[in-house]
Amino acid sequence: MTPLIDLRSDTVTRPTTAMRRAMAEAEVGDDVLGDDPTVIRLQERVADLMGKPAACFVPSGTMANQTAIRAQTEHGDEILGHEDSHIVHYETGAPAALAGCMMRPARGERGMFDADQVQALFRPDSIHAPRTRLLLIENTQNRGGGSVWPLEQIKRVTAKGRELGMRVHLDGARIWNACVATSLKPADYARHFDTISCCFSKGLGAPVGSAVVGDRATIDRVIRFRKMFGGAMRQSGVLAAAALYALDHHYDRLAEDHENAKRLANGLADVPGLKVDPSAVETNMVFLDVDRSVGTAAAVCKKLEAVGVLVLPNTLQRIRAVCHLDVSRAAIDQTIKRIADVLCDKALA
Ligand code: TLP
Repeated sequence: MTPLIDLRSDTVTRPTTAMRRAMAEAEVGDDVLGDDPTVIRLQERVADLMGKPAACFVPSGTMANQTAIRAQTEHGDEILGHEDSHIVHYETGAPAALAGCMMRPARGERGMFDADQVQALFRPDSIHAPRTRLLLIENTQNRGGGSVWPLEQIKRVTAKGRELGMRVHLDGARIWNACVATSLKPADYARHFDTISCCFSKGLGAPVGSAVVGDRATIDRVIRFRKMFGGAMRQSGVLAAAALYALDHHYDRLAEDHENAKRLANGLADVPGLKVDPSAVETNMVFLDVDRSVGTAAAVCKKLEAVGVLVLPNTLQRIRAVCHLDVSRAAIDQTIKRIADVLCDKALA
């Protein structure tokens, strides 16, 4: 049996033996009552990393984004963000369902936009219009290719949002990847935002957990909505311990995932039926455009599954492959070979 190579997401990583040990040994309390020492330690650590006064540990990136949105908006408000945002595509319509907000989509290459669009899409105060209340940036930008927003562009966009009276949220599920790719610190990005969500369960390899970071009053509202949305947990120190372990041991190694993603893209660049641009790979994601003559992305994913390569369709003709902790350089070389064989019709012939 061919060993399975799972590139569906960096969320598929399993906790290592050392991480499990840290979880088993974690000191815990009741976090709903505010006395889990390991959760408190994680929250302080993340707030400090981001240079903000407070943080709240939550079960998922979706809950981090949604509690941050709920805490900073009112029903009938509008959120200005890229049309390819995770919040638009993969959070089950939660801004509408949970916060009663509409999305105002911006457009642009690789999931980014500039200050002129913020100005153009912002709705001036009017009795007829929704309030354009919250500005959203995603970094790295998932559907944009795992792309990294240039800091100068973030400064321009957030300054424009602030000038127009908006709150500014960063979906930083993979902010660690952006930091490793640019050698910037989380606080270098965070200083331009009111709230930041970040995940420990993606490239960092923890099994569960995300955080929202911001000022004390906003995080107090986040804590309230975390309870309302069912995300307040009890002895969650066992999970926070995994996140702390991940920050200590798996942060710098994200560079290996970025190297592997480049290697994968370079190795697939000449495979017939695929279009892959290695220069577009900035972090741990690789996007493969499938030629219509070969079939749909979903059909190619099925064929790849038969040879032990798991990847996901991203659009009708586009596949996403994500490098992570559990995928070695040797596995990347295997992946290139298996994909090339399938596309050349050798593997399944
Ligand atoms: N993204 C997942 C899927 O939902 C697509 C993935 O495999 O990439 N923000 C961003 C930018 C994300 O990529 C994700 C997860 C989230 C938020 C949500 O995190 P979870 O899955 O913990 O709710």
